Amino acid sequence: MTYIGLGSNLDNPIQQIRLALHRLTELPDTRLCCHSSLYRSVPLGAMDQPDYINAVAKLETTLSALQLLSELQRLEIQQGRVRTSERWSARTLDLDILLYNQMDSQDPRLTLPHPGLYLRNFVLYPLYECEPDLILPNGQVLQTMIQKRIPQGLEKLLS
Ligand code: A4P
Ligand code: MG
Repeated sequence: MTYIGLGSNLDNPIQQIRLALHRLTELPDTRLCCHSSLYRSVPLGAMDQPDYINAVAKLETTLSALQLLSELQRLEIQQGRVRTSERWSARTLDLDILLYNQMDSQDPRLTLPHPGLYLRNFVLYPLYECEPDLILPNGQVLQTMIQKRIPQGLEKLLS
């Protein structure tokens, strides 16, 4: 199974995430199995930017990991993403591959699992909503991780 982290903090982020979830259903050779609620989260990194809306989607795909990455980058551009040289800057849409099956990759072009996966509330909580029984590739049980955390800086939105 493949899990995608969605994030937006520009140009009506709620609409951006809803549109991106719809576009994920249109990817070739891919099925959107389910997605989490939307969450509002305080920005990680530069604080002088708007709050983010984050969500996680679960996909089943026969695209390779690199094919999927380029499809996701196409969707980011389609939704007006402008890449700046500044890391973690505000964006209309960010689509990260959190997990691609059990694949492990240290390639900077595609690092798997995503390096932020184990650290970020705005990833772990929506991932847990999608897949409450998930065991992460490092052997950690997602439910146990959630139970030990405080959902600081994170607010689940009512749909
Ligand atoms: N890349 C490597 N691994 C992956 C992967 N697993 N999935 C490469 C997707 N891309 C991956 O990404 C830079 C390069 O990472 C890509 O060319 C790809 O080949 P980018 O999307 O252009 O840049 P970025 O997103 O600004 O950088 P980065 O390091 O990916 O940042 P993150 O981890 O995406 O974090 N705060 C809140 N509350 N919510 C957020 O969603 N997001 C970020 C960005 C910062 N603060 C946030 C949030
Ligand atoms: Mg990114």
